[in-house]
Amino acid sequence: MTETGSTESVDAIVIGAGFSGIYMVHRLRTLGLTVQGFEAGDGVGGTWFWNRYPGARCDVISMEYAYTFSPELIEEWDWTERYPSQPEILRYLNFAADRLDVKPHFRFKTRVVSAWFDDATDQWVTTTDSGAVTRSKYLVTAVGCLSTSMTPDFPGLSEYAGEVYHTADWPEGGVDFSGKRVGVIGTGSSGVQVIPLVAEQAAHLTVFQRTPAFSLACGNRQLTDDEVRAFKNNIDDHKARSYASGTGQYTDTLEESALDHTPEQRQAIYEERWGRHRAIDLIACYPDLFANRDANETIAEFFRGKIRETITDPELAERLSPRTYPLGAKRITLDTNYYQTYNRDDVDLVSLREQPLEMFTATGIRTGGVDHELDAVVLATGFDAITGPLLNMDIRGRGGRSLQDKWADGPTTYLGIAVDEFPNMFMLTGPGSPNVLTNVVCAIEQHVEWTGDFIADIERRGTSCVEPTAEAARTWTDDAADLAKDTLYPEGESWYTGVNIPGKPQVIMSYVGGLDVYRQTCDEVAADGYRGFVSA
Ligand code: N01
Repeated sequence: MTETGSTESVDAIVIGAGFSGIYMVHRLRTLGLTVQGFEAGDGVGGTWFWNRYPGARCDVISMEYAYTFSPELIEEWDWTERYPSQPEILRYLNFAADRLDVKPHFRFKTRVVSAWFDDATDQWVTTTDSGAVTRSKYLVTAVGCLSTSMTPDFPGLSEYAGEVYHTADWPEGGVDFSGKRVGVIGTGSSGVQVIPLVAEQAAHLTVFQRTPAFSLACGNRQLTDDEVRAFKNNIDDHKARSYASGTGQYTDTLEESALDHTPEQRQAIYEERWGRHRAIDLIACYPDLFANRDANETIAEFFRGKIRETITDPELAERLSPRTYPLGAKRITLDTNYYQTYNRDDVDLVSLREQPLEMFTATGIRTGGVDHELDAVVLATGFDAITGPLLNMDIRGRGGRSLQDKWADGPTTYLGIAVDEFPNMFMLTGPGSPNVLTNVVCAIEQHVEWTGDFIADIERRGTSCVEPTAEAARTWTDDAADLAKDTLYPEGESWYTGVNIPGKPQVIMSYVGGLDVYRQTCDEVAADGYRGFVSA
């Protein structure tokens, strides 16, 4: 390993300044450690820094999508909308980062290109795109799960003369589509949010849909002062209920199977829950909705009924109706006026199942032999999720072992936090942890706190290195895969399993056993002297 120029040394490096990076830097500083954070964006926010497309909004209720560890942060911040917009989340994260005074510990507009473990000194050697090299005892990746955008390899894209935007890398100053013919490719969470707003501005919008989404109207509204106050007053209860839930979001799941109720009873229950505008209240309404295909079909058909109620043209309604996968196997999307948008005369839907996307031409997109002339195209095509942001960097452990090689057949981790042969490396919301199957802020707080406690313990013991045993990592990964085997996720053919990236190993990259069970396991591992880890 050659290092040119000056090398700085700190106790810990944290990569990323989103929810997890901000809290991790704070936690490590509280332990008295020196920390250097790196962030590619020009400010804090992580994925919320880049995903600034019109309509970007979180699918978790604002007051629940916030840190709970600090009474000051809870008390001093007031959310204004039930579902927070991207600008409001970014303001919140700036507020939190300022209040915790972590910004001075980050270097912004700086991308980490490699992190190599130096066996001779038991240190990580991290290099950024500016060529700066930093040595550290600990390497913490806080890179997020949905932060590496994915642009499909569309034939002809580079010859297309119009404007091209990706929702996950939106220009800071916004885009003016007035008077333009615009195409949007993709109808996942980003697509269903951007489509209504582009339609309002553009002269004409063509939506290119490969797989229809199950979308829930979010019923967004301003929060009242009383609601905000009541939430703050009950924060301990909120925290306890989140901890006790499998997803970090609690709901009142009924006891009986969906199939034990009559169609009329189910309809009444689904209607009431539709009015709550919260996906978890629907998908976790009965205990077997996501375990039993027949039960799932009852709620899938309820969603399809909502599409038929909204779309005036029955053929169009059918084209927008998901039929090929169970509800929840792809993430349920949350929208404002998504289906209503298709009733506009200046909006067309092209089903890529009927008319496959052949190529981009110089002036638009050709599908099924038909040319669509477009001035601008929005790619709402998603992310190389969970492992993408980690494997984008050249991370090498003991003996120069590369993470890319180690994970060639899929990620192996212990608790989704650590990897054998990669000492003192901790991954926040890494593969094999509950990550995206939760209200991710809850998952992040648990990971930061557990990692922080572990690092405090390592420092107390004067240990130089810890890493999981290969057996602990293998067992954790195999057990997690076994748990996931009988779920419906593979039927969704989505980023949850890596199917959206050509050549990516197809595995469920999240621990499906629930955040409550996971938290308990992590606590037991810690109480048992960090069982599964070895020290040097
Ligand atoms: O990405 P996606 P996303 N040709 O992968 C289509 C979070 N998020 O950015 O389904 C044609 O879900 C693809 O089609 P198909 C949230 O967790 C949250 O929308 O693969 N089409 C799909 O329609 C979410 O789940 C929020 O057949 C192609 C779309 O592009 C995650 O991020 C907001 C294609 C991609 O959908 C990802 O959401 C935004 C191709 N070659 C994001 N390749 C909120 O909190 C892909 N597609 C609300």
